[in-house]
Amino acid sequence: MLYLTESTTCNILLIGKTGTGKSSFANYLFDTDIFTTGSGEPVTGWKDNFQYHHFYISDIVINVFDSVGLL
Ligand SMILES: Nc1nc2c(ncn2[C@@H]2O[C@H](COP(=O)(O)OP(=O)(O)OP(=O)(O)O)[C@@H](O)[C@H]2O)c(=O)[nH]1
Ligand SMILES: [Mg+2]
Repeated sequence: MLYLTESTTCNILLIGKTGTGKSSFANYLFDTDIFTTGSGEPVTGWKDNFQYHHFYISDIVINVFDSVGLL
């Protein structure tokens, strides 16, 4: 059984083909637009847009990692 403690961290990595809504889903989780989205050409790149942010549920840290789309 998993007991959630004060030091628990949950890491969420969003992976998938390009243009399938990974960054949009990340924005939905944060209810904001901090992750860059778009259509057409691949948007999230290794240098500029590959990023992660975190939020809390009670004392649990939720890290959300956006990723570069698979072609
Ligand atoms: N219809 C529809 N469109 C969506 C949905 N989620 C995202 N989109 C659109 O799909 C396009 C691509 O969304 P992104 O979130 O940038 O996709 P991504 O997977 O991060 O793409 P890459 O960063 O290139 O890998 C955008 O035009 C979004 O508005 C959805 O649930 N439904
Ligand atoms: Mg993206």
